[in-house]
Amino acid sequence: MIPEEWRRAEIAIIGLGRSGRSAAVLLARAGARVYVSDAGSSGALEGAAAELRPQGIAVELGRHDIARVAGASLVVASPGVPPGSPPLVAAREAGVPVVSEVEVALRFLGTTRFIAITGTNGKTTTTALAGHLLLTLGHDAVAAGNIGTPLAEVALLPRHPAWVALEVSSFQLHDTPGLAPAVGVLTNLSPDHLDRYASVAEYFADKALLFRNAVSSSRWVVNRDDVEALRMSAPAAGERRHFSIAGRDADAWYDRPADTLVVLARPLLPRRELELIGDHNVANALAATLAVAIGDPGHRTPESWSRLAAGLRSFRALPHRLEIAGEHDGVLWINDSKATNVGSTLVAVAGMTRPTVLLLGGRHKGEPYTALAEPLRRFGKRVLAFGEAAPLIEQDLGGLVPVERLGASFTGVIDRAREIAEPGDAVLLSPACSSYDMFVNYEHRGAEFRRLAADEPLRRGTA
Ligand code: UMA
Ligand code: ADP
Repeated sequence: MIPEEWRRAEIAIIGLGRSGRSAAVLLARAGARVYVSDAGSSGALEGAAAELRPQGIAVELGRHDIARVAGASLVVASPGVPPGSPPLVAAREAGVPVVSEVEVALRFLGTTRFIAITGTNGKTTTTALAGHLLLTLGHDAVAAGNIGTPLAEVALLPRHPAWVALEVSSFQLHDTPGLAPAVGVLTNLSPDHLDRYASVAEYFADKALLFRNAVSSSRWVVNRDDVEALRMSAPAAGERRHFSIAGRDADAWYDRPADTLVVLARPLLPRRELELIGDHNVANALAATLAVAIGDPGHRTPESWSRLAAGLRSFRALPHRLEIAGEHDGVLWINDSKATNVGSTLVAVAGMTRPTVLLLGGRHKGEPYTALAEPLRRFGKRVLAFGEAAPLIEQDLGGLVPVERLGASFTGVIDRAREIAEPGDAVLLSPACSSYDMFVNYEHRGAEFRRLAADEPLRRGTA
């Protein structure tokens, strides 16, 4: 399973999050000596360490032993650990190969076929859709990777699935030289993660690694409406298929007048039967269906075709992605907490059909907010800027649209939204920022939004 050179010395895993934990167990079970270290030392990490130590895995919390890492046969980097962090710099200087947890897992999943999905936005939705469609076709399939279940966890299953819909982030692509999917999908490209990358070009360069093992038998699904995605995929060897919501010159497209999704020249499903808000979700559905359809000739039989349509019909929106949190006193509260970059907030604002109070803010990720001014002119009633990014948001959008700068109390933000919103309006949490200045993660932020929006006493002002 694992190359002999990995057994030459200890394998060092950097980070004891979900990826680090499952990679450690996988490698230890394969007979490797494993050392995991994490800069943190929280109770949760102590708990994880207590589970791993009895399995013969060495765990160190609160620091990385740089000398030990530099002496390893292999270093497995968690995706959240930047390449410039001291243990990874030390590994590279010592000539120790650095790989991702995905790369390790791929070595164990020799017979599984992959639909690998990347892009700036829509990865998780497209991955969930592809996984759901593969299941609807009757396959033993799972969705894994950046979506939440580390691929190493899949490799630990007693029986490996026939198919995996694999979401790969730019961080994961950086260290996964062995990725050679049956089908690779590029959803779209726009600036993101500028808190980690020195430039947009550097971020795009990691995304381009999806195509690193392209050969003539490779298959790719690319967004025809995205110039950057077309440019990036153009040099890759293999068969390229396109999806589009803007025109009909594509292998999967949206016939707006007929209100129908068309895939490989066949009408597949009326748009109204897809229970997802927004045109961007039509794009995600077209991308996922096209990827599954070209993944195997058996997926294109008449029987498979009706199953694919049924799969799209039964798919439901994922939490925190333009999720309706409730309608209270005539105001629609929409939770789009997963919108952590300007591109995703743009599609949310563009899709609004009511006067909207937009909750924007959190930890700034490096992109300007100015692109939001234009779509906000249509239905943007007020922008409530909060968290660390509030001054920058005010600087970028103030004077262009009504902006009110608030602090870091989320209850205060919700109270203010409630004061401003009138029956018939929407309150949209689509923050275009990460959540880490005020919350554990985006799920926590979305859950707080849902809870506060629905809170009866707060609504009546009696709390
Ligand atoms: N750590 C160190 N040293 C450092 C930096 C971090 O020890 O220098 C430690 C932290 O203390 C922490 C651990 O590393 O304990 C966390 O590792 P991680 O951030 O890589 O998190 P995991 O739990 O392993 O989750 C990762 C992905 N996280 C990131 O990419 C940041 C998860 O994606 C993914 O679901 C999971 O692997 C399984 O594949 C999350 C994400 O936010 C959802 N992804 C980004 C996004 O979607 O925008 C890319
Ligand atoms: P990712 O995994 O790439 O972050 P998600 O499916 O989790 O993608 O969606 C993240 C955010 O982007 C959500 O706010 C969602 O509404 C928005 N979004 C989803 N699909 C697209 C798309 N195709 N284009 C732009 N934004 C999208």
